[in-house]
Amino acid sequence: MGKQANSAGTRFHPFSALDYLPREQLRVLQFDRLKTIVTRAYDNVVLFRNRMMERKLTPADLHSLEDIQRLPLYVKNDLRDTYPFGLFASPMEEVVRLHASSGTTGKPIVVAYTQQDVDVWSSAMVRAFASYGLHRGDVIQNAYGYGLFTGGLGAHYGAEALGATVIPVSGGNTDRQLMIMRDFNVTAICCTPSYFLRLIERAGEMEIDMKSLPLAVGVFGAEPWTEEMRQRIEEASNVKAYDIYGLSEIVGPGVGAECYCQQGLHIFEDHFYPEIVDTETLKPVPDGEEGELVLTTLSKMAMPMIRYRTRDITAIEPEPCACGRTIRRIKRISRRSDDMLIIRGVNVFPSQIETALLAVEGTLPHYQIVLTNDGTMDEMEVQVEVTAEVFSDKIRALESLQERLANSIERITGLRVHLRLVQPSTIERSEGKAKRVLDKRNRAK
Ligand code: DLL
Repeated sequence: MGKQANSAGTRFHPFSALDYLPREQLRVLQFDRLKTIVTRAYDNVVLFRNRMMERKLTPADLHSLEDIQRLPLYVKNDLRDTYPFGLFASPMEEVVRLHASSGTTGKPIVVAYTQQDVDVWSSAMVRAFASYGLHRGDVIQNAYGYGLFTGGLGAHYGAEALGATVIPVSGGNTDRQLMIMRDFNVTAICCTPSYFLRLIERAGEMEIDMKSLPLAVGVFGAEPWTEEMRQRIEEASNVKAYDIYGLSEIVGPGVGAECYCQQGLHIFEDHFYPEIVDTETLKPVPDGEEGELVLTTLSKMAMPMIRYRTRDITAIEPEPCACGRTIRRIKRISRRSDDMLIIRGVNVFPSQIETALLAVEGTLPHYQIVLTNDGTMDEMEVQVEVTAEVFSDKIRALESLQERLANSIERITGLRVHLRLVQPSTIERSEGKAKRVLDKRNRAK
């Protein structure tokens, strides 16, 4: 396939034919892959086989794609309970990469990839980049964090496979980001949308005119953002702001991506099979209706995820997209059905904060997480009650405790938060569930 052009005449990387398969052909491919992956998990993953056996099911009971609804669901705690390697379907000799993400308590969840898995992941990222109009010759500044987080390496390998020039700057160091953006003629940036707002703000302070830069495309994801935020970004820069979705349990970034229509995210359905279910009944909801996204990895070898409850709330867009892709779209993800918070792109569960606080002596199990937003970045303050003896201690002792608590939280969540020690009985008690999170965020509009 040669270069193609959209209506604006922009050059495009050759599109993948997989984005345009006739639906019936795609369904045949999906069913074929489903049978293979279910067999693989059944043969190699004890937890999955036991759950199938409880339901008196074997892979041979799959007669059509719809039969996927009979299969057991995975939840995040399954990854915690089998920590670290219990859900792997490949021997370690075939695993070429491990990543990790926040679990609900102190331990992270671990995910694994074979070389084939990494290649599939890169190919999904190539399809995402191509749908944003990026191609060879683009200079992509990758400001997603490199490391255990999937954002950095996922976008990196995808950008290289696209044939673009990738700058692996990773997250943080805002002034250096802006210097690189300007001096290296960067045409696209990958980062969280909230961090890009911070870059815009800082550029203003440094008297860098974002609109005069060649930067034209933003690849924004890893946290919920709004249409208003998109408008604000696009008005303040010449960037076309695209949404990218993904999660470590499935692969990382590149599960779904917007196209130039910016009307929902196409899911790369030949690899990631989406269902939307009612959060209570777990039964499928009709297209167009909101529910929880459940994803199945149709080709993941090292760690197949079958019917994984993402906790992300969205809906399938019922209409075909004007771009001509046949793979279905989901609406942008606005919220989750659990208590996971995403602060500056880092996933945090209130239960992790509790684990971190209680690991340090002198604190009481009364705490509150206060979320604020200065218009761009979300901030978290943790208020924790300390014993009367500790509170009457010298300032230095209090400061040292504060430091130890902040360190403990950072060790467990990877996030540096503001910490405030308060006297016993100052945090409001509730009669029912404790209100652990006070959300005072004024979402960027
Ligand atoms: O955030 C992977 C990623 C990296 C996606 C870079 C996009 C770009 P996790 O750290 O496992 O993986 O967090 C996954 O983040 O279940 C959603 O709740 C949220 N999330 C990810 N992308 C979006 C998005 C990466 N575009 C969790 N919109 C997911 C809203 C998002 N929420």
